[in-house]
Amino acid sequence: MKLTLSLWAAATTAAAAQQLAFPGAEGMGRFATGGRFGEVFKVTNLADSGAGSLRDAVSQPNRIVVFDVGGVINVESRVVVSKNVYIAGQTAPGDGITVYGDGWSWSNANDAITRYIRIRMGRGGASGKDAITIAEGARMIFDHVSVSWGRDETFSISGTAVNVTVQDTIIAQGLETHSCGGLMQTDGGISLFRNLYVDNNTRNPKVKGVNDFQNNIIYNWGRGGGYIAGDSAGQSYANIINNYYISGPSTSVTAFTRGNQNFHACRKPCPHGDQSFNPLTGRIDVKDNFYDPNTNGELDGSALCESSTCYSDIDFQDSPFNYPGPETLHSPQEALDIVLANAGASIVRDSIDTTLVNEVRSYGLDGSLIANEDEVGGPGVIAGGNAPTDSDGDGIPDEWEKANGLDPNNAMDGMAVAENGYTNLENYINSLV
Ligand SMILES: *[C@@H]1O[C@H](CO)[C@@H](O)[C@H](O)[C@H]1NC(C)=O
Ligand SMILES: CC(=O)N[C@H]1CO[C@H](CO)[C@@H](O)[C@@H]1O
Repeated sequence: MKLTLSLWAAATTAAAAQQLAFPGAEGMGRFATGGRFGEVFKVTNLADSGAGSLRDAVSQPNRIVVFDVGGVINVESRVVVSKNVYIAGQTAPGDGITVYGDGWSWSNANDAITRYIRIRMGRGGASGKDAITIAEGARMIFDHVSVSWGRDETFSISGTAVNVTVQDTIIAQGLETHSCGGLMQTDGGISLFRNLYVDNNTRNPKVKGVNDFQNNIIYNWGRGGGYIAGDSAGQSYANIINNYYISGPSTSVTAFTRGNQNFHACRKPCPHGDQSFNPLTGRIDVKDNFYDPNTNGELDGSALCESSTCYSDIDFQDSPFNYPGPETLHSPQEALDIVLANAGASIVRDSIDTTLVNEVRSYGLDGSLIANEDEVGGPGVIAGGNAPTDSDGDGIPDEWEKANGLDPNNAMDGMAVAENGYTNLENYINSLV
């Protein structure tokens, strides 16, 4: 009996360790657990702090955070996230949630899952700080986040952080004068898949250490640089695969800069470009990084050569580093379509993301030049909407409980683990997207 129990416990632990954060979670942060073994917490108001606020929600560990409200949450100081917190922005009614006014820290917020939320820092935020900072901690995944207006960096991961994924996210409009996409530099590993970097002067991103950069779109970087490779004494091991760099009106330098022989990098597939026929589009897809420097209003980039004139002075590898890559690797052209259609908090795109995506679609003609978010109308209007009825308060609406064999009057079934390894609450929130 004892043996059976401990075998069962071991099996459960092993299964939990391999459970994806959510279906579609990819890369090094894909096993973050979020609040799976904790409790549900409902955000019930748009206040900066106090009971039922988002700040209150993330201040304690082991929570799945769902929203009864949509709209703009104005914050006057940085928001700090605890361990094991799943922020399920996709549950917010109306046009979802924008957090405006200052930045966030996920430092030490192990096992964070963050989805479908807009984080817009702005001029009022602490100077010298990032819109999102992670300096330590392990296993975090950011999915469909829109982050903008960082005063220092916009989205930066550095220090001792381990196993972090940023996927399907928009990283935009770092405020001048610094105007940075962000540092992505840890030895513990960062995966960046299908993100849109737009309107940042420099660091789109700046990479050091262990990094997997695939299917990203980078538009209208400035005089500071697009992808900045290492430029330090430390060793870097990076995949740079099937990304698309498109110059805009602010762009005055080439897509890849700096780098040295300590920067070991592979573009897919190493060492020379590969061509494959795509039966869906009837076209030959070149698997490589693309660059469209001519700002002529057309998408007409081409594959980058493998030399220091294209990539700066890096050490080319013969094969990609064996990191957990995206489930599907797209050609740069396909990645562009997917990112423009889906990246960011895209259930409802706000005015900012809509403008940013339209800028990219101008293929070189438009790009915003701002040092203050007021120039683009601030965070805009985000409709509030109404939350569906949830009689037992377990975070799952009555309708969904009935449709899925749960009891709308039993608050205990929300955090019960279903056969697929997710709690019923996670199955509900994951079903929304
Ligand atoms: C990071 O991921 C690797 C590969 O899955 C794993 O071996 C390692 O234990 C992880 N580290 C942490 C701190 O989660
Ligand atoms: C919002 C903002 O400051 N964007 C800047 C991003 O970088 C470009 C290129 O230098 C600048 O022109 C923008 O002002």
